[in-house]
Amino acid sequence: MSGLDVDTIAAVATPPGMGGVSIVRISGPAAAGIGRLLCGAPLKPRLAAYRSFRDGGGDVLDEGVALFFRAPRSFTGEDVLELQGHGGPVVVQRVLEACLDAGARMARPGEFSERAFLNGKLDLAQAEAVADLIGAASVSATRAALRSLTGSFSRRVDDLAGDMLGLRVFVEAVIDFPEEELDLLGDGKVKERIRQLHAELATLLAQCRDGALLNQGIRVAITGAPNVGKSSLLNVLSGQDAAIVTDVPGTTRDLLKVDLVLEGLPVTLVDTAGLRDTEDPVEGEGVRRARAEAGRADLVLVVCDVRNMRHASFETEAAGQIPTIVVANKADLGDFETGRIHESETAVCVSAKTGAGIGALIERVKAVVGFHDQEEGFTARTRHVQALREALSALDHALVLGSDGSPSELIAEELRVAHDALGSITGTVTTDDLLGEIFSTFCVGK
Ligand SMILES: Nc1nc2c(ncn2[C@@H]2O[C@H](COP(=O)(O)OP(=O)(O)OP(=O)(O)O)[C@@H](O)[C@H]2O)c(=O)[nH]1
Ligand SMILES: [Mg+2]
Repeated sequence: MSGLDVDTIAAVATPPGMGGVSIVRISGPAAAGIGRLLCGAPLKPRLAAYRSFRDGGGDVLDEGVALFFRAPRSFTGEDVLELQGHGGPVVVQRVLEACLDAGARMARPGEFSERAFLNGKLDLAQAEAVADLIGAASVSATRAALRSLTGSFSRRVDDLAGDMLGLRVFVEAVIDFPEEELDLLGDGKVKERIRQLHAELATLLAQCRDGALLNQGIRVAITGAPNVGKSSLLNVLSGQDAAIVTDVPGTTRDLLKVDLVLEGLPVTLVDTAGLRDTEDPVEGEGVRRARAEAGRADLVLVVCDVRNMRHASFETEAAGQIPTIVVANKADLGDFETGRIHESETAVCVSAKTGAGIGALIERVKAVVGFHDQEEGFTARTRHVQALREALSALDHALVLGSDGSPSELIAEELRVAHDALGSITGTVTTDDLLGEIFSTFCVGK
């Protein structure tokens, strides 16, 4: 981005509503001029100045602290002005309007971060981490986002991309200088290096999957026959009296969603109506919704009464492709004699009443979705996971091609695909479409 053809953007950087302080942020070549106009005098870079903020007609709109950052030493890499005023929705809006009158235009969502990326202040994965940190729903998620923001994830990706580049240079050299008679795969060195890269990519992918889970969480549906204790299970897992529990079968009718964090894993838990044939149209609609919910969940908890586990296997099959855990509830009332319901499946025995077995159930949930709340996980987005998968599969192809005596050009092409996939993560290889897609999901002011 050259300074000449760039316009100046402005937005309220703090959330809407009332608060102690609201910040209007301005970035671009006109930021210094706008600061001078609103604050009545030029602002010294990096010095907090207590000023009145005035509109073009000289009316005082607010007073507060003005901060000016001279390019390139700012978040966006451009001249940046921050006006910190009182946190009322009207007052901050008037300050913003004065900035717009003075020559700025409203920023699009994520445009500050986009400029930071385009000016080389952040790479793409770091810019995404800014949004992830803001949206983090748990302490583990903030830690993972911070690790990505400070660049640990990008460094790992860049290191791998660097190794990949080295390998490509070697392979291309063999192709370009056939007279040197470098034996590309004969001595096994290239294959060994591809295998090594493959292993490192696979490790990184495992750490990213956790990050993606941390970011997006999972949707868990609780289903089963009436009266088995589904709503009681939701209450005990969420630690709140969210759902109505009675001994009348058919108590729950609507879907009830509760967001919670199970030992670091964000979960949307959905209680549903007990599944049975019914003449009651209201209950019938509840049952229909219950089935639909189970069909779109990431994981289904099939609850049954420990003393009557017949229904469980039926519903397990009904759930089809979605991972399920059979939960045998009311363990305080009976024995758990039929632990194995399905050939491949073992039920988890709990009591929603006493809390027995709930810890083991949470462990099982984490195991089924493959979540380890490990210290070294990164906030990764589905985009990153896909790119790493693409790189892995290209390396797989390269290895196959290397074994069946295919021409080196084909191997070189697979390495290029893998290299580009890595580059798309940090943004060394991007398209405008991709950038638009990423930054439009950010909030305004970021
Ligand atoms: N002893 C015992 N009773 C339980 C347990 N869990 C639930 N109950 C009782 O079983 C009855 C039904 O509980 P709910 O949680 O309403 O069952 P549900 O599956 O949501 O029922 P519907 O909404 O009607 O489908 C209530 O009387 C609960 O107190 C348990 O672990 N032990
Ligand atoms: Mg219920």
